[in-house]
Amino acid sequence: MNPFKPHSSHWGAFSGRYENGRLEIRPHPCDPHPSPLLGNLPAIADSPARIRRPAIRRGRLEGRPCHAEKRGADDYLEVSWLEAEDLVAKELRRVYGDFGPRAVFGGSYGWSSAGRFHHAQSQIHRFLNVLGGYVRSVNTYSSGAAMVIIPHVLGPYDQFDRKSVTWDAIERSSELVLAFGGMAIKNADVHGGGISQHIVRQKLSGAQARGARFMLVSPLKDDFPAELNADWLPIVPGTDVALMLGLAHVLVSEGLHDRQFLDHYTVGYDRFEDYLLGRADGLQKSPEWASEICGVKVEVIKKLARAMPGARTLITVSHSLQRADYGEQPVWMGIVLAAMLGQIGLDGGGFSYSLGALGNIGKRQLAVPLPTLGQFQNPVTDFIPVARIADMLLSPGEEFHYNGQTLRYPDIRLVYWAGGNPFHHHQDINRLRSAFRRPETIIVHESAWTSTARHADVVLPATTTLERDDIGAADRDELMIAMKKLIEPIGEARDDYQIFAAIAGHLGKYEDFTENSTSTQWLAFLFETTRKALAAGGHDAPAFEEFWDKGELRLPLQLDDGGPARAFRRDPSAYPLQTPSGKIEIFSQTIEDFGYDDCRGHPQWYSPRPETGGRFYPLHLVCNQPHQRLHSQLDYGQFSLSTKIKGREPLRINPADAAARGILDGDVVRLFNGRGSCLAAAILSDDVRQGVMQLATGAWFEPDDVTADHAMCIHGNPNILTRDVGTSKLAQGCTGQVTKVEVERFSGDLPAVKIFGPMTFAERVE
Ligand SMILES: Nc1nc2c(c(=O)[nH]1)N[C@H]1C(S)=C(S)[C@@H](COP(=O)(O)OP(=O)(O)OC[C@H]3O[C@@H](n4cnc5c(=O)[nH]c(N)nc54)[C@H](O)[C@@H]3O)O[C@H]1N2
Ligand SMILES: Nc1nc2c(c(=O)[nH]1)N[C@H]1C(S)=C(S)[C@@H](COP(=O)(O)OP(=O)(O)OC[C@H]3O[C@@H](n4cnc5c(=O)[nH]c(N)nc54)[C@H](O)[C@@H]3O)O[C@H]1N2
Ligand SMILES: [Mo]
Repeated sequence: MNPFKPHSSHWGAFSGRYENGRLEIRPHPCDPHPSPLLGNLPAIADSPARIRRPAIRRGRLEGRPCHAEKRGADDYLEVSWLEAEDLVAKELRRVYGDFGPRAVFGGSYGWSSAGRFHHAQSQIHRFLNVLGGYVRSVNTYSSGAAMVIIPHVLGPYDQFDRKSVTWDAIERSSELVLAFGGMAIKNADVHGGGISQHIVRQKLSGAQARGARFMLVSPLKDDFPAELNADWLPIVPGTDVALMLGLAHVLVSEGLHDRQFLDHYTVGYDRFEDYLLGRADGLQKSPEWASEICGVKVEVIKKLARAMPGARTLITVSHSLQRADYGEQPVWMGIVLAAMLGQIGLDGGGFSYSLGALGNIGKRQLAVPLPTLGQFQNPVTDFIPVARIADMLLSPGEEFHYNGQTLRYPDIRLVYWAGGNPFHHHQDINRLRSAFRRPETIIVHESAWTSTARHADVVLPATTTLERDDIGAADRDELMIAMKKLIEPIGEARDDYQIFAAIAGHLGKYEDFTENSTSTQWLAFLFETTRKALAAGGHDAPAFEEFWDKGELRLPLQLDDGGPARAFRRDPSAYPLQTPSGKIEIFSQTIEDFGYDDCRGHPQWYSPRPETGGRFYPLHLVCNQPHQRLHSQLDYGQFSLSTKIKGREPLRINPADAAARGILDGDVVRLFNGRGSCLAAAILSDDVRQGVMQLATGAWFEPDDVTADHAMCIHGNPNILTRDVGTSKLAQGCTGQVTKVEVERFSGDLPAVKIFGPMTFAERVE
């Protein structure tokens, strides 16, 4: 029998054994609540969705013109590695030679897999830097708006937010947790890079046992663990800022706000109060006003506002709230509301951004640095805010605004992607399809025939982590894991490192890229960063071989000292915030001076942007993270497949909305709006607010007609419906979380979902 070997994933550490063609997975024994997502892993070993050989799009092979307009509708031919490498190397040489690095887009956003060395984004950026650089993307789909607004009002994103309030502090001290967007336990299953212990459930239960209360503000009841009996405020999506303003209004009208804290630790409160009380625009942001917009009763708003000042109150704002129109506002307003309560910096009180959205947020930070692959310097200064990719490809040279700068989109000839799935993550897929028909060449490394692979010219088969050795480690996770290869590469798949090394070889850059080291040598070399820091701190610092044999290493953690918020509260002149004023900016002169009409000098309520085309679509569609997989990864895995109904992604709908449309539980339905349509299968549920439906992201996009400009997705990918616009001119973040749609029973012939393969290939005609 083969032994079980240690390994890790974004959704948990585990060990695995491959025996008689079957992969067996066991969660790490230290994990109190292992994620069910582990159940998706075995399919990696044998799914027909896997890419087994390099492939080239037929139109591309036929030479110039390369029929770029057929991307997404063309067939593929399987070719040898040598032929594929040769084509990629020639294209890179041509584009870099004729147009320079500003014509190459290497943003390559995406989560790829756990593992510090075979991290696809690090590999591709290193490779493209060796060739001369690339146009990059900044910020994330997760947090596009927060990453820009938080530095203006609190301080550096990676230093301040997310890190100030720990689970230990909540368990110890919080009395009232007001969670905007909730803390869905499904989301804490996951953390980028890995998570060895899932502790959120246990920490929240600990707080509850001490007497803490939880209030959930969300259109979905299950955005908080059921056993905690949170009070549910079923809000209309996209209206949290109105509710927060209503709460703030009660605080001021009843003299419950902390004037001393505001005077001492913030700037610009008076400007904001003028707005709140209608001195500026004649409109009081009263609970009555708020209630009309957000659907929460006036009495409930008043009661909640009165409860907050008397208790140790923590306000959390989830990622999801800012992944929407004017997404900067709920984050900023959440901070202002917490400042009005005067509890920022107190143990278990104040403000926390995105607590519960990822499994390691709220844990203590590591006391040592983690192994990281060097990427060299990128001399190209052009960039895009990450979610502006379709705009960039469709409108080269066009002007755009971002965080006080006026920039232009570069003219991209070649797109290179490794470790992300834009046909999962980007909005308005029909628009993205047109955008992907613009560049001259698209190269993708993938392990599976995702829709992104099916829009590439050259598809290079990448291994998954199960097929290679790596080091597993993540921020705020105590365990470093020796991720040992569990299975042989599928077909002719190669590691991204090997693929880039071979192509670098064709271009005379092999040594620059590899520094003449094998992957095994790299692992030992990267491990040194952590080992040296361990030794310097007087901790157990084993040699790489010892770590590898043992299978894991426990890393030291920093003390839970409340972070910069606590220090600032104690002594604001010694520990000022890194904002222009050194204080919390309730009014930001910097932002005011940008002169944007969609993000002004203090948080405000902006009415929702009207739908395009002038038609009214009555239902809000929440397009949130899936509980059954990580994004689109392993949608072909057993656990994810087990949740499909008639092969479609499940859509949750309130029974009243279903009844009004004659929709029964289990029916296949068609969702549509002015941008597109998709099929899904209905589940009737009272956990969804009336007027709202929920369709998770991640079902692989499969068009009913590959040649159509406005195809319907027959599987249930909500990004065929979402709108591709930025949050505002400030951050230009992704706004995919919510969109407006109509739904009806689908009565046509039900097409089979074939996206998980097997793929059929064209024959070469010599
Ligand atoms: N409508 C809507 N859209 C959203 C969101 C939303 O809330 N609503 N959420 C957004 C958010 S927060 C995010 S983070 C994004 C996520 O978007 P992505 O990160 O793009 O999604 P993943 O499915 O994780 O894509 C990772 C891809 O990398 C591949 N991969 C894995 N390991 C490797 C490897 O080692 N090498 C190579 N070459 N490939 C590998 C996987 O097969 C997979 O196809 O989606 C965003 N999109
Ligand atoms: N299982 C699993 N976990 C994941 C991921 C995954 O793919 N699968 N992805 C990970 C990633 S990359 C990220 S960035 C995080 C994302 O973390 P989040 O963005 O917080 O996660 P979501 O599930 O998209 O949204 C959380 C909830 O917010 C609620 N919500 C939506 N709109 C509104 C609104 O306008 N107001 C209020 N009050 N609530 C609203 C929805 O009901 C939704 O369930 O999740 C991570 N965790
Ligand atoms: Mo994300």
